[in-house]
Amino acid sequence: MSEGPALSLRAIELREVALPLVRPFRTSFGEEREKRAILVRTIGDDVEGWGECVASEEPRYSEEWLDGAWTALERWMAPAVVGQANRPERVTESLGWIRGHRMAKAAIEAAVLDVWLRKAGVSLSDYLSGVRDRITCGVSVGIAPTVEEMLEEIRGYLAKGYRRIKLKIEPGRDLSVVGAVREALPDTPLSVDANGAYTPADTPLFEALDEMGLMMIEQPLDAEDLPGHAALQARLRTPICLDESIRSARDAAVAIRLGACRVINIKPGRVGGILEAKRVHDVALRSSVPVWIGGMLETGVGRAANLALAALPGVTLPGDTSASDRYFPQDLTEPFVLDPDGTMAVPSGPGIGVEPLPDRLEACTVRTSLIKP
Ligand code: NPG
Repeated sequence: MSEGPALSLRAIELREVALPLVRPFRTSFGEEREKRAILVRTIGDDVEGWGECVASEEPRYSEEWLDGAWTALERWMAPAVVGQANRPERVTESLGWIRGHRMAKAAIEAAVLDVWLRKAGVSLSDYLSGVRDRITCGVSVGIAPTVEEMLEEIRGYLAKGYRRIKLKIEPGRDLSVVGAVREALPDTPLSVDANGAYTPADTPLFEALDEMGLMMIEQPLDAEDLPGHAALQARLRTPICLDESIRSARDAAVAIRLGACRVINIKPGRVGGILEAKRVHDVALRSSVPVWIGGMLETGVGRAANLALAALPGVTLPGDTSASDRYFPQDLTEPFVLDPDGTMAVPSGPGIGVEPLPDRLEACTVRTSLIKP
């Protein structure tokens, strides 16, 4: 990734948007009924860029939350970046004094990267040295009241072509649900995601899941418990995949060295940016640890960047990079569509290759803030 010319921004606009979801999304830490996100719009002299912040309304997935990210972006991050000569590679570095707030940093870096690449006429995928123009997609299935409802939803996804089904589990809704789905769909590539809801005392449960032919067990234990994950992985044949535990390329290197995982889920928001996400990928690739690109119910803006990351050579497993209609009756951008073979095209236009549709954007906007030099 070489450094190009610096680009100066006339303004940065923050925009909170709210989009109805096609169905509520339930995980071990709660239910989302609508998607709220902060969009960062970088405004240059003759070109604009977009980034999406994936912080949820409440600090359950991580310590970040939407209003906190808004404040961090409005008060410190956007003022530090607007009017400056920006190179995308310097953005998170210049914000390094701000502790944490990775999702907010990732959003502003993404928007600077996008405007800068649009100006240069280069796609994000090419900039990152992506190696494929189509990527394979999986889908994450929220916790439903009954197994029948889950199976109906899953069968619908399989009919559309999705290549891997990820089941959300939580204490009390785990073995019996996964067992029933496995029995109904013996050959379907299946994984489970606990979002850290269990403790090492639940090892027997994971030993039972180990018999169900799963592709992976994602984030079984608390995000901070790398040694616990290493001890659990030593008892399981099924690979453990880490999500919440991996906040940087350094975390990835430590987790791999400890034997705490055999797969990594990469989310640019969680690790503080697209460029750090690439570094996580590089660390994993050097250790032959397969990775895939996760999802945070992004609108088309965040999804486009995730698809570009999914084009990297080490991304060898289907991601939570699902089509727009899995999430929204109407996306913010032109919809992303799944091919019947379970693949999706990586955007090839400059930058992230898509932008919000003006009418949709206006209809979904909850609040805006314009930051000038
Ligand atoms: O397809 O975008 C998607 C959702 C994938 O399951 C998914 N995301 O824990 O990985 C997760 C989960 C999530 C969603 C986490 C929203 C936090 C917020």
